[in-house]
Amino acid sequence: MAETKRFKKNFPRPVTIPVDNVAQAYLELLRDRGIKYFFGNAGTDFAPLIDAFARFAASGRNFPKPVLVPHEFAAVSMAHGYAMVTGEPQVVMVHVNVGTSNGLTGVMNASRANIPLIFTAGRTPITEGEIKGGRNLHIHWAQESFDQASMLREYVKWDYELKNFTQMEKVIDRALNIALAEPKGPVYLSLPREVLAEEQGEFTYNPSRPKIAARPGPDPAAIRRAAELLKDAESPLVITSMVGKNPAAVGELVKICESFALPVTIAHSNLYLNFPTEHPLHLGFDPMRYLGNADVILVIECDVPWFPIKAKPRAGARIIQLGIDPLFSRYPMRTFPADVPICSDPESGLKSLREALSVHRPKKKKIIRERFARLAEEHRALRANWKALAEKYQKDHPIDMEWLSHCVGQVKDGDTVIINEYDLRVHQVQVNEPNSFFGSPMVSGLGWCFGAALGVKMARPDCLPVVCMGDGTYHFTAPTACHFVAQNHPVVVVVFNNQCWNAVKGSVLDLYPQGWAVRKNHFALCNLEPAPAYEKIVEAFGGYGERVEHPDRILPALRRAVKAVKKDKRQALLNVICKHP
Ligand SMILES: Cc1ncc(C[n+]2csc(CCOP(=O)(O)OP(=O)(O)O)c2C)c(N)n1
Repeated sequence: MAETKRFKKNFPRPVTIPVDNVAQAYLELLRDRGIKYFFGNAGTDFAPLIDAFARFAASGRNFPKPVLVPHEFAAVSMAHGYAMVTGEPQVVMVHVNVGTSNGLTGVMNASRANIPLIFTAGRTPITEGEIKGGRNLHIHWAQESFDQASMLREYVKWDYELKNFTQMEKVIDRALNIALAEPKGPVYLSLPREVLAEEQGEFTYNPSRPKIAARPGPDPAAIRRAAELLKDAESPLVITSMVGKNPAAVGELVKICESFALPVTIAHSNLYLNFPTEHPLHLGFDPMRYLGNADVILVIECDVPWFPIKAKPRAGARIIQLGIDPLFSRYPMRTFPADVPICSDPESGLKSLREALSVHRPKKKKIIRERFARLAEEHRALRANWKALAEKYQKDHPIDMEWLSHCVGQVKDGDTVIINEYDLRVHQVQVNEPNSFFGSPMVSGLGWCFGAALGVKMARPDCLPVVCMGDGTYHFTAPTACHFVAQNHPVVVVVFNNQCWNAVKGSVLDLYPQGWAVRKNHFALCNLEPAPAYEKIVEAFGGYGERVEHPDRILPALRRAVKAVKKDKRQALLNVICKHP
């Protein structure tokens, strides 16, 4: 039977190319699979790959492009940021077991946030001269692990070691497919040096087949049950923190909420722009404020909708949990009740729910209209409070973080992408577009934000990432590694510098309000003093640095920082001295 054009496109014939070794074939395969960047932190295990990149470049191959990131945690965070805005799986490679351990916190972040990464590491040589690539340095003995993947097995969906050339194509495809299958997440692949160095004459592979994203759809019976509950709800409440990971799901959430006057609150682990903050049904960032009053609660892609120690749903309240893995089965313990669990991609789940509910809409029009008006009033009141809060602090010296956050909101424009790790008071910044706000992953492996912002900048070179972080967080980012990369991918960094780890201090105040530390005003291990001149660090990398101490200097300084990035193509850092709590 003659092959049609379409058949040939979908099932192309195998391709054979000349290669010297497995490392060259590996790069060719990544290129064919659409991998654009190779985030790397190299060691002696990389020798075959570094040589392969030279042949690759000499033959005009532009992708995957090697990107040197001088710390593994920053490299994984960059790949995370890139994947977060594009949805494309990213490849990172680090040096054997030691590089794996440095990148591990980044893998934990990616794992809990369902970011598809192919996290790879070399494996130290094990032979002693018999074959190419064998041991020739003292480290090659000490760097061998009994089970290199064991240190991160809990945080990856799959791990494997490339055992030989013959299986390489299948291994890479399996790694990509598993990372991309819902719930998405990192996988780990180790690449022994002898295997990468193995000499070969040619490489035959099957060109990529078109990828079909498989998204789980909802069970119709569960949708019917949820619609039954929601249609009769007098005081419904939506709680989410991650629905925005699929920007299309945000539109679906808006539609269903508008049709039925459902108020939306954003939970503490606020990772994405989940609902336009200026929408009249956006009721802020504290679900617990409304929890006790709600009779039907719709939890969407949210690991921790409330803190049971602080607030609980009222007796008899019914709870629907909707998400790719609505019960977060990878968390050892999580006990939020689910009367109706709906295992579904939120976009299709919300669409089905809206359709199921629309049958009941005509009878409920008046109730919906009145509820909408009530909620819009609540939204206005909340916003008036936040504005008043910013104004209350606008003259405070040292600077208050409410006012600083408000100022960040003022310089934001259509190109801005806010990346926040801790200190930005999110209610002070209006964000309406999906993919223009990102918060730190829920596992909170501190220091993610700077690398993530660099990944965002690489993926969307025209955008302006503004990274907000505490001074404590800045230290955790591997800042010099990030400033090094930012020489080519400039971003604005705003350090909310309160000269301490307030989050840690706050936990002491919570647990021991009358304790020794409070009575003696003695908080060991919480102070970051003497505070260095953080703005000087960026200067060492050719960037624009400024120390800001007065509240009325924040806006002009932010504008200078934005100009440095947008016009001068230099990174910028503002060291904003805030109140020391
Ligand atoms: C890798 C890692 N180590 C330690 C912590 C614990 N931790 C959480 S917040 C925090 C301090 C953050 O300080 P800063 O960024 O200055 O913000 P602040 O708390 O002062 O508002 C620390 C140390 C963590 N989350 N991750």
